[in-house]
Amino acid sequence: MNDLNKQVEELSTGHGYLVIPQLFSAEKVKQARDIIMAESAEADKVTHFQGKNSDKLSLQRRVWNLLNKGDIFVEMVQHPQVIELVGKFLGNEFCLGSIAANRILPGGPGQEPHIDYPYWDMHKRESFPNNINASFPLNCQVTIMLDEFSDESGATAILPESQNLCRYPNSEDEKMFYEKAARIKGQPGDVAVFFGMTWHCAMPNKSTHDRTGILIQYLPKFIKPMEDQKRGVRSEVIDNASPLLKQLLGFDYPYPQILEEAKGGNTEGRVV
Ligand SMILES: O=C(O)CCC(=O)C(=O)O
Repeated sequence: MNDLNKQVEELSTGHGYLVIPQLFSAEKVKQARDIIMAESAEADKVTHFQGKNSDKLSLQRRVWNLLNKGDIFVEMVQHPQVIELVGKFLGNEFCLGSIAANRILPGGPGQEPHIDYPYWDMHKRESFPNNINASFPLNCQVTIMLDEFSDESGATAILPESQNLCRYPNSEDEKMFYEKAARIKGQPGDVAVFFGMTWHCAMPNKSTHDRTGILIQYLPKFIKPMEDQKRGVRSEVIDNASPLLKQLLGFDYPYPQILEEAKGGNTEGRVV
């Protein structure tokens, strides 16, 4: 079995995550980090999944829609090694659900265990299809580490193999989660890839430095993206987009359509 197949197996039926070391140079990391620091200088950009310590919310900041914030992010979202792996996991016409930064400042309290979009409201289990399971992934998360992710700085906690539980972690699961979770540790430029149905969260930052990561969400082509790429991404970025970026932004996937108005009928969905 080649490396790519092994990595896909690790995401699907293995631990649910892996780390690829040093995909991005120190120079690229600095370029991205400088922009994120400037964009999150104000304390009002509080993060998603805010944990329980609401008086410290300003110590965890989110910067959304990074494609609009610099060419470096346009480059990062198309890294060939990541694209190849995600394409094998989600099907090679996958799209971009979101690209955002999560900055946990020193003292930031971390998040509660959760699963990611589109699974993230699976606490309303009845709103999801019957028999949903991990054999048919609807998400692949990629974290680009821009600072050291260590036990002390709040490296992401993740419960190995929990993608197979196929449910949203509740407050009664938290004790077991924190006892058994592994930590996704690494250096600036390392990249973590995980299946977003695996239970995980950012942990408290007890270090003296920021812990910033770029969170990229990839989705199969037929899932609505979480950030509205077509309306939210600036026209200059779209006009200069590579064919791959156009695919990621959803321009290649033609549905929904008003099919009775389509000239020549729908040839893609034909019966063969
Ligand atoms: O930043 C992290 O370590 C995890 C972030 C995360 O899981 C999220 O915001 O959904």
